[in-house]
Parts: sequence; structure tokens; C-alpha cells
Amino acid sequence: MKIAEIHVYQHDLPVTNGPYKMANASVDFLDTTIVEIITSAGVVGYGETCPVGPTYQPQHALGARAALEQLVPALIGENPLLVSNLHQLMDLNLNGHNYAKAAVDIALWDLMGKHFNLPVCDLLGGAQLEKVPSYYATSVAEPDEVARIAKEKVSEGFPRLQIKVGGRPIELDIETVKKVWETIGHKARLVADANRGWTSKDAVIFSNACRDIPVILEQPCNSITEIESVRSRLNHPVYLDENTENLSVILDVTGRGICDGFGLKVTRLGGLSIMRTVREICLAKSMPHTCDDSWGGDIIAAACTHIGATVEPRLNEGVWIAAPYIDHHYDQEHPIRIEQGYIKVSNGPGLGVVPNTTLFGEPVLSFN
Ligand code: 0XW
Ligand code: MG
Repeated sequence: MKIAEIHVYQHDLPVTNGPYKMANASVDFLDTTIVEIITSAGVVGYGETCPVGPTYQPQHALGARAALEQLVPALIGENPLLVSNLHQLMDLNLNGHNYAKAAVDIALWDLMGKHFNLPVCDLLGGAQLEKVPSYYATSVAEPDEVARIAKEKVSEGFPRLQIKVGGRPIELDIETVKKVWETIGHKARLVADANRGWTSKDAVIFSNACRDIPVILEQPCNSITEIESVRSRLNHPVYLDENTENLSVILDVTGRGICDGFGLKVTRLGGLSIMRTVREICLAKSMPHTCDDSWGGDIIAAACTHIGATVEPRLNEGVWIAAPYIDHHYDQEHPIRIEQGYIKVSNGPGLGVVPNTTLFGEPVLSFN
């Protein structure tokens, strides 16, 4: 079996009830990129990568498609089952750009699952759960509004809430998290995600003001150096998200004990192959982590759910997907959605999602 064709599609995902606001980004619609790999045996695999706008992290949608144009031709004619070899080949054709390579990687895992008639979670080591816990992430908003949404989401069954903070006076962030805690208490686990938006001074002020609230601080400041310098002055656990750019960063920060866990993004790290390695490192170091992406439709949601299902439950911080903010699914029969705070793991072959490609129009890039 050989890779016979690769097509790249562009698709817009409007944000329902948008904009979605974070400390460093406000988005009304997301530009997603879908990779379709077709083999000589007629097996088809799908991957996706969808940075949440151009300012959340250095990765952006136009960059993903430019990188794919550079690296995809080298894959034609290769054996799609040799995923590690194909990563080496991609690296020989383009340095970095893990988030673009991730879309290829995810498509290869989907294809492998279909070829062997197994769900991707089985190929990744086996699901530990039938339903994966999800979490709800609020937009940066007024304290009363965030507390109202938090109450609603807890009553829907979400076991964890991520409260977006940052990009405004720290007093408002303190008030927001206090109001949420007064409203929901221990009914859900709490995270305050500043998305790099706090100065180290803000982080210390927040942590002192909210000393008695059990909340994780996700990516409080911009750089690892800032977080490192402030960590001993914080009363709360710290998770890294945006700084986890690649495997070397994960090895460095776990080795030096810079953080207590991670908010991981499958595509930023380079796909399911690298996530599997990161999962093992986190297991060895007892580091809790999520298996998310920054945005994307059913393909990326399925990929996150499959890897999320394989995480030891004690370390599983959940799988965030964008479904609550998206008005359509790629696969009407097998949509990936959250029900009472949890996502069912598909047991169909591959990712378990068969996208209706007519939604995406003509490919923007095609190679054969
Ligand atoms: C909540 N998320 C997983 C989705 C948003 O795109 C940002 C992200 C995060 O944790 O930073
Ligand atoms: Mg985050």
C-alpha cells in the first residue's frame, strides 16, 4: 500500500455566540485546514489543524497550509503505515512547523485504524475509559456573567471548568474567580487560564488574593523564565500550555520541575505520535494533563478524544473540544459532541469520523 493522493482543504468554522475572548485573542470564526490522504488500496485518512487565530500562539492557519505545500509532495509513493519514517521524511523537507505535520500524522493514524479495522485509541495503547471527561472554557467576561455560565455548565455535568482571565486589570480576574468559587464550590474542578496574559506581579497578587480557592493557574505568564521566577511565590499549582511547543520543552520542564501539569495541544506538539510519547513522560513523572487542541471540527475533536481515552484516569485532566461553539458537524452520523460533560469514545475504525467533504469545497492543494 502506498500514499497515492493528498488533498488539503480550507474550511471556516464560525464561533456561535462569539466572539470567543482570551487574554491575547478574540475570534469570531476559525480557519481550519483538513488533510485527506488516499492510498493505492483506496483507504482514506483525515487529519486537521486549526490554530485559534493568529495571536494565541505563533502557529497560524496560513502558515499551516504553506508548510503543508512544502512538505506533502515528499510523502507521495511512501508506505503510510510507517509513521515514524514519515515523520523523519517530513523533517527532512521542513524544519519545525509541528502543527502542520500534525494534520498529516492524524490522517495517518486514521488511515492505519481503517486498514487494521481498529479504533485509533486501541492503536495508541488502549482506552481506559468509555467516556472521556471534558471541560468547559469560558470566555473573558464580567464576573457575574462568568459565574452564571459556570453554574449552568456544572448543572450540565461538566466535571471541570477553565475560567479565562488576563488582558485586563487583575482585580477583575480576582473578582471573577472568587464569584465562580462562591457559586459552584467543589462541584467542579477549577482552572484559571491567563493565556500568557499576566505579568509575574499579577500572578503573585492573584495567588495571594485567592489563596483559599483550589484553582490551578494555567499558563499565567508569557515565558517559562517568568513562570520559573515567580513559581516559589505562588500558592497554587501551575500548568503550562502555550509554552509546550515540542518534546524538548516537555523534557526540560518536567526534568527541572517547573510546573505541576500541562494543558496540552495535540497539533502544537506534532500530532498523536508525539502525544503518545508525551503521555508516557507524564505518566513517568505523575504529571496530570489535558489532551486538547486550540480549535477545530470533528476530526481534531476525535483525535483528542482517542488519545485522551488512553490517559491514566488519575492524570486525566480532560479533553476540551470546540463543539459547544460550532454550529455544524463534519459527520452527521458520528458527530463528536459533549454529553453531560463527557465525550463518548468512538469504537469505529480509525478516528470514527467520516467527514462530508462537500462541506469543504474544492481542495486548495492536491498532490498525486
Ligand atoms: C480552552 N482551550 C483548550 C481552547 C482555546 O482555544 C484555548 C485553549 C487553552 O486552554 O488555552
Ligand atoms: Mg490554556
